[in-house]
Amino acid sequence: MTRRSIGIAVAQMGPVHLADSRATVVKRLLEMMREAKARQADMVVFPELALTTFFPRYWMEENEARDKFFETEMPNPTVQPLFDEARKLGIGFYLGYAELTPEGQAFNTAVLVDKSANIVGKYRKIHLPGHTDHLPDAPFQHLEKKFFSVGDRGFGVWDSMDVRLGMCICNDRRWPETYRSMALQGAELVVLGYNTPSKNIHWNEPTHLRTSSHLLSVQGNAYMNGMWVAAAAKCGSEDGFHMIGSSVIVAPTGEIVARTLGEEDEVIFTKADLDLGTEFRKHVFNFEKHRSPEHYHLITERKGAGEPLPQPLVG
Ligand code: ING
Repeated sequence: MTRRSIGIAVAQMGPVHLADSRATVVKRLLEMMREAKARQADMVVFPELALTTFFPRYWMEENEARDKFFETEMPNPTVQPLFDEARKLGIGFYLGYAELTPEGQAFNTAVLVDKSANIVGKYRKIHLPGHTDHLPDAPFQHLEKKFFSVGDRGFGVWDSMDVRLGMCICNDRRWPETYRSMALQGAELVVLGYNTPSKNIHWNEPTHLRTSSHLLSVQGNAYMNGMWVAAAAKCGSEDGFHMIGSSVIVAPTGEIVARTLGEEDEVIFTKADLDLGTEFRKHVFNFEKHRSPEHYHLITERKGAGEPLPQPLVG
């Protein structure tokens, strides 16, 4: 029996500086889309906020951010070449960008585009890290809670390009609820982009932990949900502010099957065996057979940690 597979490419981006125009960024994305297609990819994953520098690192008023870094339409004339090339090549893609809706709502968004360049799915980031106030003594800000609203579409899953896949964005990948919500909808693959600063502005976290916690998050959750995970970094030093690379494609075994080596534009690829995940979801992570949701209620009832539940006396 031929096994089901999908060619997944991850297109890691090197730095996007404040001075870089969206047009020059799109040219880089086009280059990597062509390389992904040349390597037989069915889809290519671009990073979070791929069109601009990671602007939540800068203190500014919302209106300035919206004027400079948000898209009011998708596609729009600047990114249209990406959609045209995708249709011409017959390749799908995930693209992260800052979305400003006609109603004036701001989201950290990603779209799923199929091989005919139709937008088949949209995800708005739910786990927004950082702070809203200005931290003048910090080496940089992390103002996602200021510039974006929490996503209002939940964790969606779509059947497209012969795979059932979901999307998330950056910090979402650190929360198990993200993947479980999609795995419970049958997702075989989760694709995501990220911008992860090497330095922690809150405490003197050793730099290497940024990479190890990133890998732990995607590898552990891929395994625990029997799914493939493909994660695309925007990385390197953007105007002097460094972000980690280590873009990866992770198998349902939790193993890294492809990983970038540098911190510039770089494409990695794997022909993902989708039946591999089926084995894990049939046996060790057979949700229907092994899960006990009646004992999981705290996960949706509580936002923060609280007091221990009363326990029966030891009988
Ligand atoms: N960036 C970082 C991320 O989750 C972060 C922020 C890093 C939060 C490390 C906590 C720990 O990778 C974004 N954009 O979410």
